[in-house]
Amino acid sequence: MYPIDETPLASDGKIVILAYDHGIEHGPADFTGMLERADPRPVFEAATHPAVTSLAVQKGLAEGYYPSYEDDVDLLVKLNGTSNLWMGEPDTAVNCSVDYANEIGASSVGFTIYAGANNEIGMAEEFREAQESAREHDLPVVLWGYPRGQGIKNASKPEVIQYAARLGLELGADVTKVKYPGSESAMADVVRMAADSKVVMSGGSKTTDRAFLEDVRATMDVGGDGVAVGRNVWQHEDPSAILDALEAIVFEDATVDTALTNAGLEEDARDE
Ligand code: FBP
Repeated sequence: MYPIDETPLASDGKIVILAYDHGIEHGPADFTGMLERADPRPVFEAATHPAVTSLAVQKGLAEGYYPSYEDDVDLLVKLNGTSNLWMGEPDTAVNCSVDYANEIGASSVGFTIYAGANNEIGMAEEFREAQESAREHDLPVVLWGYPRGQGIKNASKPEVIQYAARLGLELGADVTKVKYPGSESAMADVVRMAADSKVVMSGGSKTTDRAFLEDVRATMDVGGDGVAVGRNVWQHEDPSAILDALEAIVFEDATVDTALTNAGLEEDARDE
């Protein structure tokens, strides 16, 4: 396990990854009604907020935009990803090598494995290569732990999410990003399964500020290490305000009410 507390991926041992790989994973649908956010610049700009420990993007965005932000943003390059146009069993293509991620400025790398899919074995073998190469470069590894596919009846089941966290630990990920399993006690079990590796909560689709922050609060309360969030930040009308609130919860142990109030996120805005 890599000592990630000594890397920029964590601050004070806590992690806030801003994920912006949706253009490949979900396509234009995620920009509906907010085409201005298809321009990566405002999202790179949002990642300069002090709450954000890393910005996770694919190779093309890293190549094209990171050079203008390298002094203010810490880069996580996502090594694999597949479009939503793919209609087969969940699978994902390796789009970038660790060597190249390192060359373009990454200080950590991310990798998805769809455990339970027909090609789990192939993805796990690709992960081995990436994980060992990351070790050679001293780059922490974040696993997008998303069981899905033929072997998985219910990807949201707490036991399935616990399994994802355990896979991360045993395959050599330093951080595993998991879906919130629906309750604080289920998240506590996920954290236990990860042992000394870190667990971050995946943000999920855009919801109310309160609902999102309550899940983050619960994750932190049971020993989780932070969040890897995309849409609940970059689809937000005020990304900076929701990042203020996240900063308060993850780094300052604030309650959801305090975080919302201090971030100026009023009740009617919360319930949008
Ligand atoms: P969100 O917080 O918007 O869910 O982003 C996190 C993330 O893992 C992204 O990195 C990725 O593009 C997306 O979710 C994948 O979501 P899914 O596989 O559930 O469609």
